[in-house]
Amino acid sequence: MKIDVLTLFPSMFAGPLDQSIVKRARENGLLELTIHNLRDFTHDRHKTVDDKPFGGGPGMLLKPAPIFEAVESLVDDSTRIVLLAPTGRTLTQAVVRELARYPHLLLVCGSYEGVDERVRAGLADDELSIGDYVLTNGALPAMVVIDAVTRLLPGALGDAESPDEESFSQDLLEYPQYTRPADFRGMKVPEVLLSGNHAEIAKWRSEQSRLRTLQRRPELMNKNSGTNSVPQTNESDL
Ligand code: 4H3
Repeated sequence: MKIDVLTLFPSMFAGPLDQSIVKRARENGLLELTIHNLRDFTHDRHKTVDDKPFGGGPGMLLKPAPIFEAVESLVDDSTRIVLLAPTGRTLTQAVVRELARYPHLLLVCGSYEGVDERVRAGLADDELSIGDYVLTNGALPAMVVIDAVTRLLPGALGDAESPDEESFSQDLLEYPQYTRPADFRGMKVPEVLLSGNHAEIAKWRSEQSRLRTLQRRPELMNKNSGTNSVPQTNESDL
């Protein structure tokens, strides 16, 4: 997978993407990541990327021309152009799975008060938000997308790091997990996990997943109603 990022703050990307699983994916060639400075696509002496909004109002907007020029120089037929902004559809694990199937993502980070609407209407294929809050620019959301997508690329996780059993993989929260010691300061590991009975352990984990989701994130329950892909859960079952 190739990911290009267009940002006014390229140096923000040093660090988070040079560690751990993303670092390894880049080294292995699973992820080919390039960060581009939007200012490199200006032509005036001051490298102007922003301007005042028509109709008045506070702050500055990203001008369309540098973004269009940058995107046009970076795309090919397979590119998915994604704008990161609070007005986008919310990033979920289902959206991450969708993104991970594209061969090339081009992430466009907003800055200042936002971007000229023609970037949305005439350029972006999709617009994503990482949640209902406003950040100073789209660099952190872009890094969140890159991190979440990278760990789904085939071969990015080791055998011990499977994405199949974690929270959201079945659209439920993860069950509680324990490591040694079996008794830590009087807090004991549930007996079933020490039993060696794998069928009982699987059943306990599934119940815990459903119970935890029902208690903490009830809106995630029965999301698959009608598709028959997940058994229905009622509180009385648990
Ligand atoms: C994305 C971008 C939050 C998110 C962002 C998010 C600055 C976009 C400006 C930049 C606009 C504010 N904040 N929730 N900030 O994913 O260009 O609207």
